[in-house]
Amino acid sequence: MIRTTAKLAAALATSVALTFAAWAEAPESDDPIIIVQNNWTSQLVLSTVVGKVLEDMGYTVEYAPSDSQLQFKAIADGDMHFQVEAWEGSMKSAFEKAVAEDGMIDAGAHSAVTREEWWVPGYVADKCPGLPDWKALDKCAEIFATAETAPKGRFVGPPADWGKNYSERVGALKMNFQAINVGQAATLWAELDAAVAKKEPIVLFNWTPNFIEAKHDGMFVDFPDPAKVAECKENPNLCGAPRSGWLKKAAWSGLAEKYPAAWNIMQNINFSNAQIAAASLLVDVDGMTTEDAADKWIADSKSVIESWKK
Ligand code: TMO
Repeated sequence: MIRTTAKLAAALATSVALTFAAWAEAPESDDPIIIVQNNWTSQLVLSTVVGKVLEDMGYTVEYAPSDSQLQFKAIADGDMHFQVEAWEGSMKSAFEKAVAEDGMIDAGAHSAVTREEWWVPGYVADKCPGLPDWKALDKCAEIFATAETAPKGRFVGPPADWGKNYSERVGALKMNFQAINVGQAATLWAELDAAVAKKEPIVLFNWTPNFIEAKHDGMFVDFPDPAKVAECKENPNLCGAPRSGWLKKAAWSGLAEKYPAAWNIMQNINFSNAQIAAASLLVDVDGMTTEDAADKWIADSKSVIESWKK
């Protein structure tokens, strides 16, 4: 009798140990986990951070570049597996459609609070009284004019694949501006640096968290607030982006079953504004490569990364 009980206890202990062992036995599959990469710095660095952490656990990781709007359908279909930065201001519609219609998984929100909006350096407020109100900006449109846009002001807009066409907002609000889109993020910062060096007026697309807040003083332009103005629901072009937007993770529905330990980490990943800004600063201010910045971010964030593994 005593023997049987001991045996039972031993068997129980073994099964409990096995349960924990299964957790520790990553990788559960050698098939690659495909991490999505976009074309702005924090996303590139932090997606590489996640890839390196997974590789460190034994997983095979591949990176796939994707368009910020088309990526969600690809994730839903399992062609790509994980996106670490989905921004409310520019991606909410595509994200929510992929969840509702295609079975993409909303893998949770970061604690970071985000904003993607027209932005001016601080000295512009002296030349354009009434900022950051958009109507004040519009009254000063002419000081932002270039040969290309005169007499209208130039708004330096984001690359087309970031899903925002500000010509539509300019039209809906009847603004005296013309949106001129850049091809890549680096051009935004080159335009900003050139204007700041000469203290010339500039209004451009920017976002937070980003390295900019550590480098330049400035402000977002306040357009009608979608949290408060009813018409924004019917016509978002009449309004700004959310002033306190979410930042979420997106995942393929098959991850939980195929790579349980990796999926646990993906759910736990939770970036703060400071952590995201730091990732972009390492590249855009300190001049590091994406790889080196990811290694530095990991070295500086040991306890953060341990907390993902719980
Ligand atoms: C998607 N972005 C953060 C560049 O606005």
